[in-house]
Amino acid sequence: MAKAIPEWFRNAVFYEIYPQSFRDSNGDGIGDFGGIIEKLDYVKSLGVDGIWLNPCFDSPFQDAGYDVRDYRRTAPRYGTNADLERLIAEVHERGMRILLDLVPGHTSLEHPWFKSAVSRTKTRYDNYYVFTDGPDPDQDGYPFISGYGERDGFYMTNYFYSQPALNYGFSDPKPECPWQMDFRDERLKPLREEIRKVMKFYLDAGCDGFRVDMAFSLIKGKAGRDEALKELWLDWSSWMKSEYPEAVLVAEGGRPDLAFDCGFDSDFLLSWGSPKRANRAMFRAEAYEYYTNRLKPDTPRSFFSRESSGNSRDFMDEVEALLAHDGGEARFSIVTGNHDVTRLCRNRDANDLKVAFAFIFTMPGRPFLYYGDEIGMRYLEKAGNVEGSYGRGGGRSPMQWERGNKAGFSDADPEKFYIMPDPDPERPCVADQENDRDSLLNFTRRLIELRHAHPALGAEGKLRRIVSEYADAPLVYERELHDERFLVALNPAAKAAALEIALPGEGAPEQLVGVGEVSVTRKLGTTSVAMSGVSAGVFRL
Ligand code: TEU
Ligand code: CA
Repeated sequence: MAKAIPEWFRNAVFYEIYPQSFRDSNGDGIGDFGGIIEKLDYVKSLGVDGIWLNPCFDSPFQDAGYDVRDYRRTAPRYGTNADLERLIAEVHERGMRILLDLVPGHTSLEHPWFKSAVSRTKTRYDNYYVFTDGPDPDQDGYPFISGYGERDGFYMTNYFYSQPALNYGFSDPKPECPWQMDFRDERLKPLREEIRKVMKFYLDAGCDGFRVDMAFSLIKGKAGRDEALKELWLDWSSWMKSEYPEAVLVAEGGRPDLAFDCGFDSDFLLSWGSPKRANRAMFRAEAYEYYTNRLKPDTPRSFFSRESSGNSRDFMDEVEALLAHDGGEARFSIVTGNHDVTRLCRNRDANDLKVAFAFIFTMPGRPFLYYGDEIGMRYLEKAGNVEGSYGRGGGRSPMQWERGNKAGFSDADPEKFYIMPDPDPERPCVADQENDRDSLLNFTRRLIELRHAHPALGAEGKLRRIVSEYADAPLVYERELHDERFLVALNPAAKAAALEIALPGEGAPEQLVGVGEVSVTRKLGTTSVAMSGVSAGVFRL
C-alpha cells in the first residue's frame, strides 16, 4: 500500500526549472546552478513550495541530459557537486524544497556500465542492459540497435538510439526469446541496488525527492506488466519512505492510478499514458496543439481555446475516477507545460492563459508551473534541434528576465546562447510584469497565494462538478474543505455565456480573483452565472 504523503507536500505547488535555460552566472551562454541561486528569491516570490530541476548530471547531451554518463557527478557546465549542494541549501533556506530528475530507465552510450556491457569481454555489467543473445532475428517487436560495439548481440533502446534500456526484466518473458529475463531474476538485483544507491546519494546530499523519468518504462512486457511495476516500485518507494519519510517521488508516468499503487506521491496527468489520451489532450493545459496535431484532423481542439470545441466532461470524469482511486488524496499533477511540449502560450494571449491558469491552480492535486509560463513566454517554432530537442526546442528558450537582447539571461553574446532566445523585442519579461498589477505574473502569484490561503482550493479540497457537459464551455465547479466553499467558473470561449445552476444560498458571493466579467447572482433558490467571452472567476460562497 502507498504510504501517506508528507505534510509539506500536501498542498504544494512546484516550479520546473530547465537548468540550461534559466540563468547563466558565468557568461558561457548556458544556465547553471549559480544562476538558479541568483534567482531563488524570484522563485520564492511566486509562492511555490518546491522546484523540480531537470537532469543536471554528467552527460554527452544527446538528449539534453536525459542521457546520463555518470549518475553521481553533476555536469561541469552547471557546476560541481558542491555547487549543487549549495543550491539545495539555498532552496531550503528559503523554505522551499527541491526534486532532482532521476533517469532510471536508460543511460547514455558513454556510461561505463554500457561501455563495459557492450564490450567483447564478459563483465559484471553484462545483464545491466537488454541485449539479444546474438544477431537474433526474433526481436519480438522491441526497438533494438544492431551493429554497435563488440558484443555479439543488439541492444534495446528506451528512447533515442543513444539511450540503451537498463534491464529490469520482463513481466512475461517468452521462452523462444531467452534474452527476455524474468523481472524477478536474481541476476537483475545488482542494477536495482545501484539505482537505490543513486537515490540515497542525492537524498543524503539533501534533495527532497525525485521526478522519475519514464517511470513505467522500466519493466518490459505486456501481460502482468502493471503488477511487476508495482513490485519494483514498491520496493524502492517503501525503502525511501522508511529511510527518508519527508522525501517524495513524482512519476512521469501519465497514469496516476498505477503510480498511486506503486507508492508515488504524485504523477503527471500527461496526454499520453491514458487510453483516453485524446480527451486529456483536449482538456489539459499542456501540449494541446502538439498532441492534437498528431491526432486525426477531425479531433476537436482544446477546451481552453477561443473556439473551445473540446469538452471538459471526459477530463473531469477521469479526475473524479482518480480521486476515487486514491481516496481523495489527489496524487496527480496538472502542469502548465513542460520541456517536452509546446508552450501553453501558443495560439493564446495573456487573458486566455489567465483562464487556463485559473483552472490549473484551483484543481485538486499538486500543480507544476513550467519556467517562463508565468510571464507567457512564447513557443519558438524556429528553435531547431538543440541537443536532441527535435520538435521540443521551442519551449526551452532562455528565461526572459528583462528587456534587451540578452534578456538578463546571460552576459554572453546572444549568438552564444545555449538555445535561441525569443527574437521579438516585444517579448514578455519579468521586469515589465513585476510593475503591472494585471500582468500574468501577478495574476499567477494571486492564484497560488489563494490556493495556499484556502486549502479548499488546493490539493485535497472536495471537488464538486456543477457544469462540465457542454462542448463549448463554460466549466463550473465547487471546491470545499472544512467550513470553506468556493465556486470556480471558467469560460475560455470567445462568446459570452449565461447559465442557471443549482447552488443553495442567497446574495452575491465575493469574487476573489478573475479575468473578464463574471457575475454570480442568487435569487429565490436559483443562481445565475453570466460570463463574458474569455473569462474566469473564483468566488467565496
Ligand atoms: O519524456 C518521456 C516521454 O515519453 C516523451 O514521449 C515525451 O512525451 C516526448 O518527449 C514528447 O515529445 C522523458 C523526458 O521528459 C524527455 O525530455 C526525455 O527525452 C525522455 O524522457 C527520455 O529520457
Ligand atoms: Ca553558465
